[in-house]
Amino acid sequence: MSRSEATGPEDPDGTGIDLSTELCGIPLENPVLNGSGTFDALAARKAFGDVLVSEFPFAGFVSKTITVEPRAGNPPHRLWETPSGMINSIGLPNPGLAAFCEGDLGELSELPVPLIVSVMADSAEGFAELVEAVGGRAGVAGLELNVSCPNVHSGLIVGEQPDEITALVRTLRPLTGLPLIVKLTPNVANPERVAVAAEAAGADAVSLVNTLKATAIDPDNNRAWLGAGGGGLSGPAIRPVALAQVRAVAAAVSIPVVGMGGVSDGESALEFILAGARVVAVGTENFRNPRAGQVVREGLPDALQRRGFGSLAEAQASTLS
Ligand code: RRO
Repeated sequence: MSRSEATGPEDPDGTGIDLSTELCGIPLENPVLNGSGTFDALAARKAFGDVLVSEFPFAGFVSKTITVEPRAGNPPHRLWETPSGMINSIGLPNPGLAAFCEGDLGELSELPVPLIVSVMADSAEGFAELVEAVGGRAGVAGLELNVSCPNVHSGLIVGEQPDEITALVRTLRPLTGLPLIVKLTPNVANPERVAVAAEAAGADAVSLVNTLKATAIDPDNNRAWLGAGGGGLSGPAIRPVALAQVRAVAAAVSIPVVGMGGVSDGESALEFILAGARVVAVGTENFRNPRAGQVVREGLPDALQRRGFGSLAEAQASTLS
């Protein structure tokens, strides 16, 4: 009998440390998700084979954000590497709602982990169309409302304004029984005010942080490097900012928090849990290593033990002073 058979599904790595948890009623074998748009599960399967699916790096999968109409995304350049991070100006390329439902959604819903679909629109009507269409599909466990992309210049600043979030979530709440997770922007002075508004309007969870507004100057001319002029900074460079925002938000709401912003190993994942996140998401690190989620999960037991925790639940229940 292998060690994992002996210790059961709560302890697949046989470490004696239970990492199992849940998010808004979605059972998770461990607290490690991916950040939306940072891991293309279908492309990864083509590139690395079925083993990447059978040994899926995450306990739940969050899709790339989908919009009602197809989008081509921003002009190049779209990426810029920074010390300990990167700026992206991807611009939300996606096949649009109809093509997503006819194509990728079927394959994504067959992944061995719960599927959360990320959606974004520039109006409440657009969000409603997405929530009704995707929320009605089999195999979807939850919906993430992306109100925080820094790279789409629609004039919509819903994620920056508590009143706008209240109106949006109140409109969407009756349209689905699935958990609604509101993805928050770090580009505000008080993200906790937006989180409190989301909770009061019926959101089941909040996730943060999306990327920090940033830019880079082309080394060979006097222009901006990114085709769209600017983008969003992510990676370990933003971790202290993300931790502070997660901590402030977790202290202000009762709904669970998905923490992200430079999670790259078990220790940094645990930092987010200790700041108040229920689960974490790995983003930028996936571009360096498609198995980053697995690395984070495998590092968590040691990180927990080093800080004196016997399980993930113990760390989730502890509060920072
Ligand atoms: O596609 C993007 O440019 C993008 C999105 Br939708 C997002 O939510 N955050 C980000 O940094 N980039």
